[in-house]
Amino acid sequence: MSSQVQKAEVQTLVYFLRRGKVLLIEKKRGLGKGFFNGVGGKVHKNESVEQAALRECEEEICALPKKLHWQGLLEFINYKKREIEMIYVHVFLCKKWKGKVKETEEAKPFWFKLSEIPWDKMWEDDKFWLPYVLRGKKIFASFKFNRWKLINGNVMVLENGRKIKTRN
Ligand code: 6OG
Repeated sequence: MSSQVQKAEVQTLVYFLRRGKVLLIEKKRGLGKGFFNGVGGKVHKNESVEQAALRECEEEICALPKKLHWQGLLEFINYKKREIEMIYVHVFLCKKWKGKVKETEEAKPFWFKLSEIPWDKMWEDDKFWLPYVLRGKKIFASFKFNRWKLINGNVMVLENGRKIKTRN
């Protein structure tokens, strides 16, 4: 039986950090509506991944990162009957930005202490890789979903820029 790749997209996700807190947005529309997530969206034609990340930050919370730190890549494979949807998400941290973080039509921003992240109101995969990213680690992670319900995944963490650990 063969499956067909119906969609393959590159997206971005930016986590703003300030004084031991992380900025999560409550998404008002699109994939993950109602969940808390980092700031981001699809990379458009004719823009780089970093340009897309900057544009999404401005559009969703009116803040423009002065510098983005690339922390890794997430692979999401979603099975739905015979169709497969693939999403590749580049993850960044941002510690300095221009403008005041504001609510927009797309997103409502909230600052959370790193010890009070609302994992139960986030994508199921986040708890497996986001703690590493928030500690400044670089990661590569891959997750399989069935109709956006998590089936399994694998997270590789780059320790001190050298050793690679694998967690299932
Ligand atoms: P729009 O469709 O709103 O962009 N995204 C995910 N984020 C997490 N944490 N887990 C997932 O598990 C995700 N799948 C997609 C990438 C979608 C936004 O949602 C992120 C984008 O920032 C499946 O344009």
